Amino acid sequence: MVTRLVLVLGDQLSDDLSALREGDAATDVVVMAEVQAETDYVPHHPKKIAFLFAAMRKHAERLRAAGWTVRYTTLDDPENTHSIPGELLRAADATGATEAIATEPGEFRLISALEDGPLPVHMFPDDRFLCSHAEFEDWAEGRKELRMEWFYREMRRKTGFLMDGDQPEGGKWNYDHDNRKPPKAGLDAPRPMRFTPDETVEEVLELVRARFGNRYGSLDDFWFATEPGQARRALAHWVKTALPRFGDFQDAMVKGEPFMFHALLSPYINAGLLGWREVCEAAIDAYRAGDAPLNAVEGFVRQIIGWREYIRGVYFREGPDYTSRNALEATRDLPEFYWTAETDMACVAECVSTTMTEAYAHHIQRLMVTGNFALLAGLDPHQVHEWYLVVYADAYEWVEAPNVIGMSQFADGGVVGSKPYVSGGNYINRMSDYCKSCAYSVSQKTGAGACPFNLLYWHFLDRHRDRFEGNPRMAQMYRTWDRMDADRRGTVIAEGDEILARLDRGERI
Ligand code: FAD
Ligand code: DLZ
Ligand code: SF4
Repeated sequence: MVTRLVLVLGDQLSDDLSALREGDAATDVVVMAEVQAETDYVPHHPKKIAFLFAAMRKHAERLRAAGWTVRYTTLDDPENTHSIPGELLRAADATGATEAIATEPGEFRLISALEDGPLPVHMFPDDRFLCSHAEFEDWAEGRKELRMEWFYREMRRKTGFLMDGDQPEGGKWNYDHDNRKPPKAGLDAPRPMRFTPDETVEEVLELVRARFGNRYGSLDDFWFATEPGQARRALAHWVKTALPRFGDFQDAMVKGEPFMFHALLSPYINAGLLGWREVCEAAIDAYRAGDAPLNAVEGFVRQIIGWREYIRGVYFREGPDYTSRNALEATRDLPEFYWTAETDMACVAECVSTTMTEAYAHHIQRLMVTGNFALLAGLDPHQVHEWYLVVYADAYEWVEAPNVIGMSQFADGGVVGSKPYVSGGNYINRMSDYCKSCAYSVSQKTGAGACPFNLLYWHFLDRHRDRFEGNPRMAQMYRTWDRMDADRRGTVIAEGDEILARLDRGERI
């Protein structure tokens, strides 16, 4: 019998994986490896590395229990070649295998490395997603605009989720309109389910602390789930304690409450500990049982079968050059405060500091605080993309890049978004309590102490006028700008210039 190698990557920890289905536990050998090429292609947050290594080690044990022979290389193995193709080759030498099978990785970088490696690797589709590459291509073909909403409706019909015959449950496809409530005083957001590190996790924490303890991000107070059973308990806990209010306060931000009513499931889903179907069904069951309202459940289902699948479709359709796109020709370096949280802008300081401690920020924090500032300040989108890839426990290029390069930075020129997600301080003030404790004044539009978002918002619109003034969704903003007194406009631009100059000089803002 010929032995083949079955590659299982750190974000492929699902029992039902195409490579495992193609392999044969009786003759083939599973290869899993902790390697520096993956920990260091960007300097990932230590919590993300610890989460993945612990989950990988436990997955290897589950595969062994299911009858597989597993070659698992730990990071500190002296024989470790520290790359995935290197570990496949070493395994081939040891077992006599002449070929490997794999599930397609979620990054072009690694797909190329496998294609170009010395050992032939047969890649099978990653069918843990609802929508295949071919299906997304069919949907996208011939469309002038790839709007998520139309894609989402197809996925609703395909799954039958929240459908009443061929009509959407409750008569509307999308209840987003109900999901924009500002936070109110005394909102008691529930805590996500936390898991005390067991022996495997403790071992990994020790290794990660020794190797990566000095890089950006805190490893303290590690509480992630690292196996499917735990992740399922976290899902059940969220459905019970937070889903009912998830919709209402989806966009709200409160100082000291980084999680609000969000699911915190993305690291688990993206690594393969949970699947799209089970998370959606858990939410829909709660709706059917009368335990969660439709706006919350539809909102959640849309994130999973709509946004998540759409974003992946865009990544694979747009191709490997996507992360170097820069439609707005933004070139400013990422300011140091993205790594330190040392800024007087309370909103940015809050989002960056919980990112450092938790490897997490929720969607609106990523989009309308750190992302919004980067776009307004004209930061180099590639540096912004690398930052997001480093700092979040759920970040892999297939999902991070279209969210950052596309949705947040408009660097793809409008593939993902029909207009840039920019706002002044008013939006942040409406949706959060951050401005109350800020050194800047959100109501001040110019002069000492004026909120930088207010100044840079108009600065952005003004400097990109040629591109955006013809966009019907932005016409109102340009009309407001044009109605402003010319002197005032001059002051806004000059003060915006000064903020950008201070950023360039590395001064605190
Ligand atoms: P919830 O708000 O509770 O949402 C539920 C689930 O929906 C998430 O777990 C996630 O699986 C899915 N989801 C929601 N929105 C999106 C989206 N836009 N794209 C893909 N899936 C979505 N998500 C990642 O998984 N990895 C990333 O690297 C990532 N980078 C982002 C960068 C920026 C600039 C922005 C604006 C968004 C990014 N997102 C990313 C999407 C979203 O912010 C996260 O999925 C979400 O914050 C994860 O937290 P949660 O599980 O509590 O999500
Ligand atoms: C993110 C990551 C990290 C930090 N380390 C490893 C690793 O050591 N071994 C591994 O197999 N996978 C790791 N990963 C996940 C891969 O980077 C991921 O599979 C690719 O980015 C494709 O999505
Ligand atoms: Fe952020 Fe401006 Fe509010 Fe300060 S005043 S928290 S900088 S939006």
